[in-house]
This record gives sequence, structure tokens and C-alpha cells, in this order.
Amino acid sequence: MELWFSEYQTKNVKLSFRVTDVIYTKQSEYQYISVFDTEDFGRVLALDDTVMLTTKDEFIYHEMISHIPLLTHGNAAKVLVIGGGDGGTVREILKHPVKEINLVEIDHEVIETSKKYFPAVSCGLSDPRVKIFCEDGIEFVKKHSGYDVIIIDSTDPIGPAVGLFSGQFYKNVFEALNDDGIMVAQTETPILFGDLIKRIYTDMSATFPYTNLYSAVIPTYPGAFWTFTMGSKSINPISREISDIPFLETKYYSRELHKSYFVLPPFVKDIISK
Ligand code: AG3
Repeated sequence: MELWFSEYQTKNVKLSFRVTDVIYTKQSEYQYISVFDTEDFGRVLALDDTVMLTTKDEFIYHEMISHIPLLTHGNAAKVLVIGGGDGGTVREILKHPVKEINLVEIDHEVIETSKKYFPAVSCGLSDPRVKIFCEDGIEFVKKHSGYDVIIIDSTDPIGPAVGLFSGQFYKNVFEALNDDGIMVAQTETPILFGDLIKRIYTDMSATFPYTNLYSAVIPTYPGAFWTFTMGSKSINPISREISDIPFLETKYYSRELHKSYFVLPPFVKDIISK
């Protein structure tokens, strides 16, 4: 007998994994959490049957969502992560000399699940520099400020994450950042959701003087070609000197490629400029 997990990436496209072991399932207050093992992608964390990470390729997303804004800033002391309860983003941020990381995850069950079943992803969550808040990130940014970098490591823009993709939210993030602050959000795939990317880009540029998209290849996310949208208050990411960028132990991010991540294929340029 074979057991398969499928994510409906659209109504008509599924990504399926043959499941070798079901490790854990739980309906939390917010979502259905599942953990299972697969032959080719290792262990998978899914929320509401949507792939959040696999142990095979999570490094790509977590390195790219963290190192690009942190290295662009160059001197971040206080960092806020919204979402990201699995801890992968925090693990990467801790490779930088930051003083404090605030992690705001609405669902504490995600944190517990990752601590138990994904030790190599969640390992940074117990670092003394990390402070965890189990609350709604949308409300949190209205009440807290003084951040150098804010990273939105959210799920797709459905359910509780919808508000994390709104123009008003980007305004609140802007206010929560220091004068040279930078925000970045995971912003889905232009292969399938060009309209969404265009809207995010337009909303972020209405608030931030510099708005830039960059991309990464993430085989287990819809479209495989993934984007991140970065808003910067005063530092122009494009003029960042590569020679000043410190060496980091990474598997996807590379200093040699730093500038090229911001170079967009023509079809993506078209999406944001039309
Ligand atoms: N954040 C989820 C990215 C969205 C994936 N979308 C999908 N599979 N439809 C990643 C959480 C990892 N920290």
C-alpha cells in the first residue's frame, strides 16, 4: 500500500510526495499541522496541507530570506521575525552578530512541533538572544519599534496571513523600523501569482524609498521560482559593495552572486512595471 501527500498548488496542479512515515499530525487552534518523512526530500512540515519546509531544501529559503536583508543593512542589532515558528530563519540570523531577535509566531504549536521533530531547523530558538512572542504579528508591529531588520516569514496570503500582505501592514512595519531599517517578505511565485506580486510591489513602494525583488529556486514551493520583496528606508541595496560583505557559512547564498539576486528575468520585470 502506498501513502501520498499532495499539496494543491492551484486547483489544477498538485505536488505529491510518497510518504514513508507519518510522524505527527495535529489540528491546532489555527491550522492543521503535519510532519511526515519522504524518500527524496527528507522530513516535511506542512500547515493546512501546504508545504512549509522540507529538510532537503529549507536552507535555500531560510538563507535567502535572512542574509540578503541582513548583509544589505550591514550592522543590524535588533531583528524582528514575523511567522517563522519553525526557527529556520532565526538559525540563519544567528550567523550574524545581532544582539536581539524577536520572533512573533501566532501558533505556539508550530514552535513546539519544530522543536520536537526538526532539531536542525529549530536549533536557534533556545539561543539567549531570541525572545519568542506567541501573538499576532499584525498587532505586534503596531506596538513595538526600534528594529533594524524585519523579516516576514509567513504562509501564503490566505487565512490569518492575509493581513501580512497589505499596504497598511507595510506602513506599520516602516514605522517599527529604525531610520536605516530594512524589511523583507516572502512573496510567492511570479509563475502563478503575478498579480499578487505586482500588488505587493506597488504597496511596498508606496511606503519605502527603495523596493527591490530578488529570487531563489525552491523546488518544493509552487512554481519553484520564488520571490522575496525588500523595502529599505535609506540604504540602496543595489549599491551595496560586495567586497565589504563578510564570509558566511551557507549552501545557497553566495557573496559572488549577491548583486545578481536582484537582477530580474524580463518576465518578472514586466510584472512589476506594467
Ligand atoms: N513560509 C512558507 C512559504 C509559502 C509556501 N507556500 C506553499 N507551499 N504554497 C515558509 C515557512 C518556513 N519558515
